[in-house]
Amino acid sequence: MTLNELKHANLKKWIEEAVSLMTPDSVEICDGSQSEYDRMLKTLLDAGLATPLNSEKRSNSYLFRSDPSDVARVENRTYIASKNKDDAGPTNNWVDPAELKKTMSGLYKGCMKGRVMYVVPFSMGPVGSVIAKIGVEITDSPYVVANMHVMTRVGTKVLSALGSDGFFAPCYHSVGKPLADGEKDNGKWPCAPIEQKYISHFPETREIWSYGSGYGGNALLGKKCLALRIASVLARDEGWLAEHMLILKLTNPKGVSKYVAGAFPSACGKTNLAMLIPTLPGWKVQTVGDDIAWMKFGPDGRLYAINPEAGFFGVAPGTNESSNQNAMASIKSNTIFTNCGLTEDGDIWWEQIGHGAPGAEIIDWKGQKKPAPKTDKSPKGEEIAHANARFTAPAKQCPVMAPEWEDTKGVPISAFLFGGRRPSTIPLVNQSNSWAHGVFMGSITGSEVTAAAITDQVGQVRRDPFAMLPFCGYNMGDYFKHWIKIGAKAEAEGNGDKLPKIFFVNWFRKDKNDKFMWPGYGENSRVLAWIFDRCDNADNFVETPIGNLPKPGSIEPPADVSAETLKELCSVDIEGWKKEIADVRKNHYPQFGDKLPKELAGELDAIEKRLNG
Ligand code: OXD
Ligand code: MN
Repeated sequence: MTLNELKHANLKKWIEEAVSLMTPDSVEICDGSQSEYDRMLKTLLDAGLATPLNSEKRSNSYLFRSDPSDVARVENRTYIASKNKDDAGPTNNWVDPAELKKTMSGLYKGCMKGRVMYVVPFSMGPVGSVIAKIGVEITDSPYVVANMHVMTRVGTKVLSALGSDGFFAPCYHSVGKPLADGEKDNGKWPCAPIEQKYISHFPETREIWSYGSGYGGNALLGKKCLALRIASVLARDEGWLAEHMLILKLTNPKGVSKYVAGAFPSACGKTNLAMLIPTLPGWKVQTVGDDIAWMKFGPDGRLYAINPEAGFFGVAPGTNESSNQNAMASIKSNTIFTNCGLTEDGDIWWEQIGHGAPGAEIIDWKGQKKPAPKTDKSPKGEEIAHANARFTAPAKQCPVMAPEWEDTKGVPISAFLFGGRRPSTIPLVNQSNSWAHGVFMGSITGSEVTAAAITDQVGQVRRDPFAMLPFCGYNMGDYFKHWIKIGAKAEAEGNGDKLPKIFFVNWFRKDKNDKFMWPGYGENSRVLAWIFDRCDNADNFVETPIGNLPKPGSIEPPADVSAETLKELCSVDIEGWKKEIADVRKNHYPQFGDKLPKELAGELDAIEKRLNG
């Protein structure tokens, strides 16, 4: 399709404006076809950016190495440019939108010289779902186009759904590396220096402007930028939820299924939980999504969720046959790998993949030859794969995708989980005693800082409310209020009992010897089973000052966990909780000022009173 054939006048005008600003050599409107995907990879091969993998090991799969300055989301270059600073709130970087547009227009001027401008119409969510939203990304990166093909639904079918006047979120993206006459990328990942990278969101106009990075969430604008930051604003305005949550389907031995959504900060094993293989006999977990959930009330008063994505953009290191067999099966073919090691036999490799690398040498993520590791560990600082190396794989390749993962009406959610890495204090599982108490739990979610991170903060909890800290497109205090309102709306409509039950889980408790007390992974099915029964109001709990904990005997311990340890995991650490409450009161809640909902201040007081009572 050509620009002139576009039926949507505003879309056409917006593209024309971009063309005159960015001056690409040519414009292509993406149709989403397999041949288009293949053409992108061919272009990337010709540019020396893609390495084809051994097709007997990973068919139709490629490895990319990004620039060392462009390996992860850049939170300090990510902006929420709302008209008022207060609307971005205390947890976001804010710049005046007019000023930011002026700066970025300067950068965008002529930025696509020597390149093709690709126009990528994409749908977040199954095309035609009432929960889905359409975006159009303009990009000069064929790597982004190929990744968008996997992560979203791209192409002509989206333009048809958009019609002549449908809503789309306009997304600009450029790697920020125009080419001089005759210049080629020649194997060098194109991007701009860090101080020129901008990942900007304009909540009032639903626009996304990204410049200077070609990597992950900075560049695949459907994911964090649209499906979380802009969608959280849409959700606030339209009365729904856009959350950083996995969605899983849990089936008990009687064949009854429930759907669970869970928010965990990055690096807590969300993808592993979404694809878990239960150790508990007769139970089954299937995947609906591993990162993002969009939820709306259905006509029956229940909250229905879709996974707005179509693929997995998973962290590679640590993924192996025992941590996540289903992810390993998902990446056997048609997968894009970025910043992994390359073995002598043409396959990828990363730390904790479960085995050493074959042959004598391996090429690391920077393209350097190194001795092939004999085990799956590397000395610190000498890692073969970057810690944020990724795979981009189609969700349909996951052997445990729930058949309804593309159901346009979504799946009804029975439970929300919140969790982080908490070596102390937080029990294995704890059910909130009300919606407001559950929102309180979400608001204090976080992970303890370990010695591996910032030394002067060791032992402190870095709060990541609802795991949305880097992803909330507006004032976090207003976001808490929105969650309170969602509960109040259901109550007012007589549907309070249909709201998902809320749980706080913690797979990461450690004992005095710094050893994990709970094995995690497949054994987490024991906790999921308890949660499942709680949703049916089973008599499997005891009331405590912090919430409902498992009744002794209601969770059968895994073979390597003693009854004593399980008891400790499921009890209230009164002194620890008093410190937790004091920390929230002193270091966390004050930042929200008068935006903090009174309900949450009330929950804090109430728990403190119960702990002292
Ligand atoms: C992600 C993240 O990449 O949460 O999904 O950081
Ligand atoms: Mn995520």
